[in-house]
Amino acid sequence: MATNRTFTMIKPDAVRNGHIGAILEQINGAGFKIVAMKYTQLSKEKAGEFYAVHRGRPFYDELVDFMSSGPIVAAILEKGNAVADFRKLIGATNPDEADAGTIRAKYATSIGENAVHGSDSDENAEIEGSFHFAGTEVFA
Ligand code: IDP
Ligand code: MG
Repeated sequence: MATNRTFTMIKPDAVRNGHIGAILEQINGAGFKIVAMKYTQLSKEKAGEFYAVHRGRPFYDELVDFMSSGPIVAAILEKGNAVADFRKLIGATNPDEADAGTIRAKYATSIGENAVHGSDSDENAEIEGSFHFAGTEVFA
């Protein structure tokens, strides 16, 4: 059964480029409620752990360096059909292939520095949310 939560990060490129406010506005405007949020920076170790599923891929080291290169905004979002609807809102991994108006089409600069993360399944949304937030930091 589909749950109603997903996990996102506004990545270091979008933070550096001043897009936190616009991205949060688009997320809220699409009907997602923020139930947990923090402004933080991942260590290389934490970034490597978060993206462990990609270990061994050619872009893994670059991804870990990038994701630990500056602050991020991490958040848990709530909405019916959250995972699929949020993937639709952010667009394809490669911004050149992302539909017009999606967050990545508007704010990503490359396939690596692509502005936002979005969970790809209900199971991963739960795992990723718990990776960043304690139960006491989530407000339903
Ligand atoms: P997703 O974020 O759209 O789910 P994934 O395939 O899960 O895409 O890849 C995780 C992240 O790794 C991407 O968001 C992007 O930052 C980075 N990445 C994926 N493919 C490449 C690549 O070919 N070159 C550089 N970075 C990549
Ligand atoms: Mg992914």
